[in-house]
Amino acid sequence: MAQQPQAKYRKDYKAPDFTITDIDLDFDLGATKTTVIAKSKVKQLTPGSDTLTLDGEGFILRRVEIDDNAWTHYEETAEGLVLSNLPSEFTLLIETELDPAANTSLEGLYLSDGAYCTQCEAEGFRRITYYLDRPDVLAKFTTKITADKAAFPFLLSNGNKVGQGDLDAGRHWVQWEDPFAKPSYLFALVAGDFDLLQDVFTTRSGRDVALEIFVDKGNLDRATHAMTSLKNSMKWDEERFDLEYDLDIYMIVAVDFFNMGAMENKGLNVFNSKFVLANSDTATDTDYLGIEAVIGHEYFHNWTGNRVTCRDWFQLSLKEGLTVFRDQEFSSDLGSRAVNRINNVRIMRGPQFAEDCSPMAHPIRPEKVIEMNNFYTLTVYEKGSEVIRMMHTLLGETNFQKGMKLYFERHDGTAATCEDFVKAMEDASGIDLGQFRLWYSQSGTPELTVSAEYQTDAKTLTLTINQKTPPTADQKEKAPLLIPFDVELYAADGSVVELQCNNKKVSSILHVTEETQTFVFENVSEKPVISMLREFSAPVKLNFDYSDEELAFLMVHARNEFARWDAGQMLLAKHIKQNVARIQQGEAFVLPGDVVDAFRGVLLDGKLDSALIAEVLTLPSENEIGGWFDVVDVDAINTVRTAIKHRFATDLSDELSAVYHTLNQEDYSIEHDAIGKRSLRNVCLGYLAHIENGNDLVQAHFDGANNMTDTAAALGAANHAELASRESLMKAFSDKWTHDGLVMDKWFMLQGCNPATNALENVKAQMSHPAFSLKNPNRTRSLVASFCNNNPVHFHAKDGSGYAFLTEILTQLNTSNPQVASRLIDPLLKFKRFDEDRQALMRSSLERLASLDNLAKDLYEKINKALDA
Ligand code: B3K
Ligand code: ZN
Repeated sequence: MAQQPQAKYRKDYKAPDFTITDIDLDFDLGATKTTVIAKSKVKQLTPGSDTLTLDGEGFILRRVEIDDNAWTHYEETAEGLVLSNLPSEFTLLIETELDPAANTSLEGLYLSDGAYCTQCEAEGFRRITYYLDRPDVLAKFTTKITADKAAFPFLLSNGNKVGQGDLDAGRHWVQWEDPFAKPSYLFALVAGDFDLLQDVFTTRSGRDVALEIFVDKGNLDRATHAMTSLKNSMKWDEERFDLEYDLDIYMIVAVDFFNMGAMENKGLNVFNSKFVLANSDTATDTDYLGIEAVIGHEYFHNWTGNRVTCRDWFQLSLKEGLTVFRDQEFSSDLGSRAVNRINNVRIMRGPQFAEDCSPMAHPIRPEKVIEMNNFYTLTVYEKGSEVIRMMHTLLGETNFQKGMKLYFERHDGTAATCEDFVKAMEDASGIDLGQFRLWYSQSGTPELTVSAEYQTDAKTLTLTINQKTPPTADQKEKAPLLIPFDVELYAADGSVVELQCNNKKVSSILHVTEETQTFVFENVSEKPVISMLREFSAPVKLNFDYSDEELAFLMVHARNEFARWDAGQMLLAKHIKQNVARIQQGEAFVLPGDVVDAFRGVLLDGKLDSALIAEVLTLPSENEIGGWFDVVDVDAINTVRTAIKHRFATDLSDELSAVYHTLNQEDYSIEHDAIGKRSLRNVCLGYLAHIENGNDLVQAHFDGANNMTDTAAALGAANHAELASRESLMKAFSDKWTHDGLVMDKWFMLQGCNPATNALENVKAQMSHPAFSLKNPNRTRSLVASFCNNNPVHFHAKDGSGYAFLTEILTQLNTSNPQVASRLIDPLLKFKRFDEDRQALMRSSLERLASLDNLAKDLYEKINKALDA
């Protein structure tokens, strides 16, 4: 690094001196030489300013003209173009030359398997032309694309198609016009040869919208679920949020080379093919649900993100937290609310809490950023959604929707801030969100320590709640937050005890606002069992000294399904923690029979949804467990988790086997009930794999599978239980699917989390598999990231081999694709959580990477934070 990358601070926001109101783009596409002519209408905003700095990098500048005359008053710097002596209003023409074929970063304009596509968020547009590449500059775009007609029959961009024609030498052109002013990050261009799935959605007001999904040739039958999901999203947003689509066409293109899940470009979403393509042979139930969620998410951005965008990138959670909240609600309204909540909470308690105590800790609205791509995090997205959800809990659906209305009334067509959103919620509801705002600026996970005392004579229950947020890498001082704390009390017969204060019924949502606060409930006729933090009403850790009996009671009697699941998780957590301590002291593993019986009860509860039973029987991941300790002992955690699995498998073998056999389904459907049954049957299989005849059962499951969910479950069970059939099943799968990278990702993932002692050697060997390529982010994530994140025992091998492997990969990706590198490095950043020997090894890996002379900003920011922390 010649010059150290500079940080930007939220407090330094300044409106631009000039703005761009219109831009006319003209692309002449060639793989190694693409010419872009950008004609913009520029207007001075700050009287007297005559200098304008445009962002740009990674191309050759060919021409600068102002008002049709060559302009010489400019200077090219490492990061942009400084224009001087400017008039107050002018037309700016810039011609640039790009090399899409050489662009392996998958940002800006690049080639994905021969198709041109773009990714401009956050700051990719500046790799196309010099521009005011910031979200508060909103311009109307027109885009002309010219390319070879045979190779690129489809030329797509944002908005409506307004012209097309043929040219000499087999070339053709198409012109697009987007009537909505937008920031540059929402620009998109795609050119390629695809199969096209078409449909129509009639909006509530009776307008027909053309729906088009473009997929690789031969994949048409795998696009129907995406289309159904899109139509469901459009309908749901009208019904629940009163929001209608605003253009006459909505296009989605699926590409194989994509850094993230998908991108909400106005009228032209670009998707990672993983979140479009599905049929029952190639996709699991989880894939189907993931597609529904991501299609919904990108569609919902049309209002929360596109119509109202972000003033600056520090406000990212304004669109992302809100849109995640909306997609979670969509999935919950369409499917099982409890199962969706459980999965979201697992992400919060596992990787998000881990991020909160890592060197990358940041508030949902960060204060300081070097590389914006590093802040598309679980904190901004998932915790951001939890913050919106808390507002929803505090306001209620009616007031929340009033707040949404006011937010759009005030900010439609503009670039807004998180404060604007909170203010709209506050003004519409009349509810004071003063203290609540701290959730936007304070990082870290608050810890609630609760104690309960029952006064027999007075018949009162006193709850004392203490909140404390431990210091984080970015912020030492913490203040008390407003925490909505949802409680319910149960009498011994399972009936609900009404919450009363001053002889009046009170809401179950307590407002915890102080460091220590006491709540007294009256007329409680017997000592109750308390269900706390119901629905995970706030993104906090909860400490309460539950007895096993109380937790087992809640697993049966809690009124809401989430609370029943959560009680099971707390019961497991309690015994996992105790056993890890035992193992570390050389003692034997102990699990009381009553604990196993509590889970037996759920397994046999005929009234419970199968999908929920499956969740109850799913143990917390090794990573989530790691988060419960100051120093993570990967080996002890693995030993304990495996011991519980074996114990459940042995003690519950008859019940698991009976449930397994009753849940067989002839035909495949993705109805909620069918998914739930498959899920429970496959959870049973996962346990049964560990006992006698497990190998035969898994082999039979694999042979009898008529869908990918069951096939993948058999493979997963064989892999995790290290069965004799593992090799032959893996081979059969790879022989069948080598041609299909997306399907092979499931296989690579299993190689990544292979528990066998030679796991790393094996992962290295699979890097030469014909279906593998480090250039493809999906493949890299499924093999390398799954090894580093989901195989803790081997990644954290004492000899440092796992760290050395990751360091090697990061060195390569640092130059080819820094965004992917930056996501992969996360497990190394958390070195402080491990014992001294491992810390030293991880630290030296980071130091080696820090000394690379071409270190990308992405890795630079994370490594420096980790080493400085
Ligand atoms: N907005 C995009 C994410 C862009 C990430 C840039 N590194 C997808 C989404 O959240 O919908
Ligand atoms: Zn998003």
